[in-house]
Amino acid sequence: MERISREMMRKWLSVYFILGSQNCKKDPLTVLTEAIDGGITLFQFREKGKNAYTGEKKRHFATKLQSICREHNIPFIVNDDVQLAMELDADGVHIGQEDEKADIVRRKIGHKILGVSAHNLKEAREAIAAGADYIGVGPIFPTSSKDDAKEAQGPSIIRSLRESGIQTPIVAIGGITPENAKEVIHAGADGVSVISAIASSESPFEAARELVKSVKK
Ligand code: 3NM
Repeated sequence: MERISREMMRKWLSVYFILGSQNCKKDPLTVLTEAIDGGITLFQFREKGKNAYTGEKKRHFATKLQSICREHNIPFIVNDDVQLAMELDADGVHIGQEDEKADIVRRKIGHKILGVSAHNLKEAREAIAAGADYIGVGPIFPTSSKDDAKEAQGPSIIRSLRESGIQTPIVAIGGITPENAKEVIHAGADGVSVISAIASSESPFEAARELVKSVKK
């Protein structure tokens, strides 16, 4: 396997769904299946926060979500847990600034996809130098899905990264909905990453479909 091309990465970032057991009102496997049917392009397993599964329960849950993704050819990314990603032969890993350093993770995962959260130009440049295939920038809008989220920066943070010459694929995150998704795409993001817009929707299928429509340029 080679490193993913920028072109392919951009495509996969368009509607990037993130989920853990703690985010769902309905059965998470049904939520993921509906979201895939609605058109999501990438999936991240993020088992974090209060009541999150750990150990064998986490691993078992991850394998179920991964097999749904495999059935539908949706790449499966693991948040934070490099060991789990390697054990499951996931398609990639996403790490934050508080996690293991990006260059070390890059060495461990070979050519798998590496996503890194960045909140400013310095962090974005460091992530790219360390081998990130994409950067996640947020929170764009206020979010209640992440306990330690920073202050919302608005879509202008994306515009400013692009104006500073960042050409690496960017996915925007935090408080994104079908209503505001277009704004972040116009600011220069390649895609939107969401938890609640899909996971808390009465219809994850419809929510995903609406997001797919909104990100079309
Ligand atoms: N990371 P929702 S915001 C997982 O700013 C995550 O890096 C963020 O959830 C960051 O779509 C966030 O429900 C939560 O707002 C996104």
